[in-house]
Amino acid sequence: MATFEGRFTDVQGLRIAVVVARFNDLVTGKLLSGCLDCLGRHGVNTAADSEQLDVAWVPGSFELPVVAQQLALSGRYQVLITLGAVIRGDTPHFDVVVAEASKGIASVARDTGVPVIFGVLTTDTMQQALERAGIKSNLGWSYGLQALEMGSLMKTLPTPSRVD
Ligand code: INI
Repeated sequence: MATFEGRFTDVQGLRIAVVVARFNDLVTGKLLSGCLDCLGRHGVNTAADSEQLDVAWVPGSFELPVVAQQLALSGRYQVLITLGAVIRGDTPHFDVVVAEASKGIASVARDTGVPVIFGVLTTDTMQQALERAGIKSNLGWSYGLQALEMGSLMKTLPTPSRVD
């Protein structure tokens, strides 16, 4: 029996891209800070000239999938992180933006084989979003950890021999 598990400090040679939505950047900027703090503390080079980490900004969560897809198809990254904040109270088309972002991000991961962390906060109020982006905890930190775990786990799995 094989047991496959990712580690959190298996960062040698790992290249990560973070795609961040500018919409609600009061929230997404804090998610990004938390995420980079987590990655840096686990050994990822987060310096401005880092070869290991890139950050791409998109207008809103709706645009996360297309940019994640291009980055995944580049072959440069072993794992991607998407960050966004969709707030129901301020968004009549909340359900549309959330559905497209979540379905799109899931498709990118499945279609490319590159894991994509779903770091899109979906809350009823700005207060709830801020609480998850630093006032109480910062989920950006968790998304960083999940990316490290997935990047490591994928290396340990058997290589696909066929693609349907
Ligand atoms: N994008 C978000 O990331 N969060 C939101 O709450 C939001 N609202 O409120 O509409 C939002 N809209 C923009 C959308 O993601 C696209 O950028 C836009 O529709 C252009 O395609």
